[in-house]
Amino acid sequence: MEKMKWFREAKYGMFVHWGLYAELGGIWNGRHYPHGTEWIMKYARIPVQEYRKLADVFNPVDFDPEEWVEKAVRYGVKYLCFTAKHHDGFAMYDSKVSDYNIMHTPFGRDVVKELSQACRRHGIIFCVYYSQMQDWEDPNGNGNDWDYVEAEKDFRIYFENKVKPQVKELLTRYGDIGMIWFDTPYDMPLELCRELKDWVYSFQPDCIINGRIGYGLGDYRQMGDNNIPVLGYEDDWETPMTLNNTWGYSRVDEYWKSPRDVIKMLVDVSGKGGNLLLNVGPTPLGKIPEGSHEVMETVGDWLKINGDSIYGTNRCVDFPYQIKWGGVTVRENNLYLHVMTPDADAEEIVLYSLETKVKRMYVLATGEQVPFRQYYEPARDEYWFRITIKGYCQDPLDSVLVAELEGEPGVHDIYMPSRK
Ligand code: H79
Repeated sequence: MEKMKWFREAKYGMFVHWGLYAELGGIWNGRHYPHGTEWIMKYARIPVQEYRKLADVFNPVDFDPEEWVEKAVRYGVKYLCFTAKHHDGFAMYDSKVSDYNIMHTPFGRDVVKELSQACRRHGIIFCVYYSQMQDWEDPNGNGNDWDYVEAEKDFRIYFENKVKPQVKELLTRYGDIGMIWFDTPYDMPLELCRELKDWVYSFQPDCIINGRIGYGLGDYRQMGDNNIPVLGYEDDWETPMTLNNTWGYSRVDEYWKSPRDVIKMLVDVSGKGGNLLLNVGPTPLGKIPEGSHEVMETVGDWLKINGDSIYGTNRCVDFPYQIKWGGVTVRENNLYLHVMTPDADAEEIVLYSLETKVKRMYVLATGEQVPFRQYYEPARDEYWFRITIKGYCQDPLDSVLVAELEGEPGVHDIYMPSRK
């Protein structure tokens, strides 16, 4: 499908979770609610009338859309997905549908508008997250059973009067939206999911819909939060991933993944044919936390040199043996060997079971040729591809070696019964 082209090439996006919950940073009444600070209203069962007071103080004076998007460019992400409305029901844009929105805060600026414009200026594809089923402020939305009585709710009223008009606003007032990212469809009826899908396409047929619209109606499969599949996956897919252990801003969680962790995931996910949507949770004042920034900037620096091994890559064949020194990505006839954790003092690495002939090998960062040997051992029925790494792998994070093959990589099937 033509509209999936940008998504397939992008490989790496930035998720931004920002809402009233940033104000609390995971702490309510002196108690810390870990994991999912954006869930604090539900976790702590904060009454709507209490929670909405956060809107009276929300004033992120440091918010600068230009700075966020310039950073996104430096980080090497190709799309940005912003929480226009999360489960708490609060719209981060100028919604005429419900006053429960950012214009009714001391800040009073339309963040969706400003971000969409900044993204367009910098060539980043702008996407919106919209929680279509859960809404803890709306009396008929799903999820809030501490202010409202579940049995008295009429989901259809909420769907008609809030979801559809708000989705329409998002798709008609901010230019092209690359993708709309739905979440937690739970047991939403199939007809309503279909209706929502048609509704989206009626305004923007080229807008990608993520898998969490439900029932496989989306344009690609959404893997579970923080879940990377074990094997390569044929269709388009994406894994949303936190950089620490929460999506929204946390005042206490500094358990950042390292740049090496992120690069490893990017290689893993790209090799399996998917995208990584890596999250940042800006502060109540509107800054990208320093801890996220440092990691993402380092990954961005690595991508500047080694981006060819990630962007636009295709799903790689599953090699039968675990690759202990790193991972492999592929684009057409180029195989990218990511040397991340070679044994100490290793002279060479081996990639087993590659049947396709290698024409040439070089270091991606420098173009320097790399010596290798490739042969088949008939007695053991094994294909060997041995690559000299000593002196060629200077990047402590991930040194990428490129093998130009005679065709697309083919792998020897070790699971075939042996010939006797
Ligand atoms: O927006 C992020 C999450 O808030 C949302 N999806 C990502 C992208 C999400 N909604 N529901 N869930 C994830 C699954 C719910 C998991 C839960 Fe929990 C486990 C809710 C309470 C315990 C994870 C940990 C979320 C909050 C704490």
